Amino acid sequence: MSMFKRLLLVLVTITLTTFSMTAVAQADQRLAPPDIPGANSMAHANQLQSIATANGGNRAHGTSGYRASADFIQSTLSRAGFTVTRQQFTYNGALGWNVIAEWPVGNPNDVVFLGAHLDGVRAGAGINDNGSGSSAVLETALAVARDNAQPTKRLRFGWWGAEENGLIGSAYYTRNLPSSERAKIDAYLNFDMVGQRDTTRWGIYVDSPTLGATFKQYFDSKGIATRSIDISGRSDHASFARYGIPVSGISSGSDPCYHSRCDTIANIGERVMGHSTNAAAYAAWRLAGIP
Ligand code: DPN
Ligand code: ZN
Repeated sequence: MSMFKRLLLVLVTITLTTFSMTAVAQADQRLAPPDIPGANSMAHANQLQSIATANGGNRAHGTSGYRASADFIQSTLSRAGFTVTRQQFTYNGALGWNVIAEWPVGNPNDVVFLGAHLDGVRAGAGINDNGSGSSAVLETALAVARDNAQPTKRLRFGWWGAEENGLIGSAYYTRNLPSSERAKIDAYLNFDMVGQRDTTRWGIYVDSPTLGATFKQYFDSKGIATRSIDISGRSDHASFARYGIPVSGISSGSDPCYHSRCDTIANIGERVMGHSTNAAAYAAWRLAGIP
């Protein structure tokens, strides 16, 4: 081999090695779910607090505060590039809405669904219950868009109306979904009360042990304690479980301001919101197979 050919071979080898090492590094990076600052979800919760304050302190079904909350979720997702569906229903003589957004990548026959109720009770702004879950799910959806994530499965996100009146919005959604569409939902994950500021131990719904284990992996990796909880029919996962869809969810647990006037932005904290949001994102990344 000539000196020139030998030099060329060495150069080609170095170049190829560098390329493949870069590819491995990039693949590894993309395997990791994002590390989302708690401040991102706090910013959304602050918006919901402002909406309550501007609407008589309230975001309950049938109030202007609920309509404004749905507008906020819808416009934020639209700006991020989601095609958003606003599903209208009537309950107790008042209009209500579910907001649904789907990330248009991945197998449409395998849907991984994350959801939270967007309404509050009449007493107070409803920030832990459930501006917190609404914000965590919103931020997870925005993270998917920011990363231009390429999941194997479909990711769908839902914000439910009139949960506090008896799971009205989520029940309306699942009831009106053709059974062939219901059959495509592989998992539904619920986020209700995930921000209470003093939380040190998260509750994981035990309904599906496999799904619950995914949440536990996140908390274990952060050295955070968890416990199994069974809230049976008390939140929107029940509207999915009713049709045999595997469900799980997380909750930050005990809350002295539950359903009362002090459930304001002061009731939730950035640390707790950060972990709840990253637990949601971890589950979304793992279950939808984002490479
Ligand atoms: N957040 C409660 C409600 O919407 O009324 C339900 C709930 C109870 C959720 C306990 C989580 C844990
Ligand atoms: Zn709730």
